[in-house]
Amino acid sequence: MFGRYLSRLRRGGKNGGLASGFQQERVTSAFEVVASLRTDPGCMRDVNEDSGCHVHPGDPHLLGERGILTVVADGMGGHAAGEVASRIAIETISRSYYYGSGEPSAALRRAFMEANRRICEVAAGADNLRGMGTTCTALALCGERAFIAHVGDSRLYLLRNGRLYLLTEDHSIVMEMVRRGTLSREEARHHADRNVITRALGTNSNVDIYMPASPLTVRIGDIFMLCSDGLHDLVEDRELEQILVMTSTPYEASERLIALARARGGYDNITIGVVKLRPVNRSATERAPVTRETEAVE
Ligand SMILES: [Mn+2]
Repeated sequence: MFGRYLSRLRRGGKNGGLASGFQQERVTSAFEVVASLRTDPGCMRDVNEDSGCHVHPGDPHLLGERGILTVVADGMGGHAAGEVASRIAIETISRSYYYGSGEPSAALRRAFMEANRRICEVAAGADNLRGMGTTCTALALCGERAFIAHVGDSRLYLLRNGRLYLLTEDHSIVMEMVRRGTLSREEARHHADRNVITRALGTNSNVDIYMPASPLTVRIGDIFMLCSDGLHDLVEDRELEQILVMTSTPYEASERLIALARARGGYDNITIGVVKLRPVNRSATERAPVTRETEAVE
């Protein structure tokens, strides 16, 4: 089955072949992937230390082997250093993932490890960057399989059949306390240390990367959402669910979510990636098998 390129509605790429802040559509016989990746500095900060990318290769071979990659990273460490760390993460990961060999899961793990090494190296080479690091959450959609890799407190959610599922666990001090039973989830939401993370890329030569043992099998209608804590700190899961259900496009969803986080103070940078698997023809293909994309024509 051949994918057919539809339209590129919005694009603000400033990252060579990678794009950030855009929406695009592509069609297979079974479903089309519609995505929106947006990052907003918020209301209080001059610098945006978040980075994000959505890569949908035009090369049919690359698309077949590696699929579509979405990454969100939230950098930290001194003035503007976080910006450097998160940018290195998304650039290194997208390059390494697409041009590395092996299965997607192995390639994604190696890409995270390479980003970790690279950030450590750059941090060691410049005084003003020492100690920088970044969270990183990635989703690779290869045909019907979704591969996930995650470090830190950015999140990946899945909306399926109108219900929202959190697919990642925050690597944070408060989540450790929740796990040990010393803090409730509601208390964690308001805890003073809720932004203190226990794992990051670039702060240690060894990093424990969370990856599920096997990929998730996607369904038509699934909506994935990746976000930095600038969103999930201010907007509760039930509200995320409501907005993802109510809105008709990823672009509209991310606009609404950013507006809501900003209306509530927007004290942190906000990055949102929404990736939707939409049936091409809802009545005819609702039960059609998911088809692997093998070619795209620009
Ligand atoms: Mn943040």
